[in-house]
Amino acid sequence: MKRRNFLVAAGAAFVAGCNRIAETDVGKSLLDAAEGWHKGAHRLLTDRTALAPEYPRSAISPYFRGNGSTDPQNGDYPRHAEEGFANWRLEVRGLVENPLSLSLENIRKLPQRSQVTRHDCVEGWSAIGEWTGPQLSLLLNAAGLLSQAKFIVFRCADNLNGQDYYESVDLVDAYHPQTIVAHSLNGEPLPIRNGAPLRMRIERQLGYKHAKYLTAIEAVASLDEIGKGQGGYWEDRAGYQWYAGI
Ligand SMILES: Nc1nc2c(c(=O)[nH]1)N[C@H]1C(S)=C(S)[C@@H](COP(=O)(O)O)O[C@H]1N2
Ligand SMILES: [Mo]
Repeated sequence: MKRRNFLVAAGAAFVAGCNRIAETDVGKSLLDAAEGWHKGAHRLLTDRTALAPEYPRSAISPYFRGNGSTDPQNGDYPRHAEEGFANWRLEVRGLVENPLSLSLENIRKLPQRSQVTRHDCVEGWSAIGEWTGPQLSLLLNAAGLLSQAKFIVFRCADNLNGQDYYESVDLVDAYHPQTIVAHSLNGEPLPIRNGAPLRMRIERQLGYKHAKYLTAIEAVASLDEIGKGQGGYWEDRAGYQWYAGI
């Protein structure tokens, strides 16, 4: 009974919050995304907005291994690496009012979040690291998400086995407080191995969702026309689940 009351109260609080945010385009999109939950899935709702565990700095892994691309050699990436990423830009585009093109300095000057989290790769390894960067929600709000936007696509610089790496999430994960555009690992600029100069951290999702070598953040209405239509590199290639929530 107690648990049920809690869920009802939590649901009511969520709906009250929704009425306030519904006045904005972003809020409307979030509400659309959340619509399905109200059809009986309170448990799913509370689970999806919960925080992933955070750890003390003492738990940080001495070495954060790299996986997949660890030293991209295609396109402009080697030149950017040689320049110390001084001319790297991150675009925010697609279904937004004001497309953005941000330098690393722009990104470091925004309000920052640091979080010590555990990364879980489906291949059977985990590592704990401290990630720092602005919340994705900040960038999306600055760009002004249009109400047709339903998914956020992450474009990457690396081409792996002949395909450009990319990933995508829905707006619930995009606006999750622990979803950040990370420029630092353990207080240092990201090593190339771990996605320099920018990578996503989406802490409620498995490792392959955390796009490295980030070049653009794209708001879209559908994933059908992106890549092979399954929402990500591994989803297209090997049938990995698009929703890889943990
Ligand atoms: N651009 C890009 N992002 C990527 C990958 C990749 O190969 N290219 N590999 C994914 C996988 S499977 C995992 S487990 C993590 C690995 O991150 P790490 O190299 O920092 O350990 O990045 C993910 N993001
Ligand atoms: Mo992975």
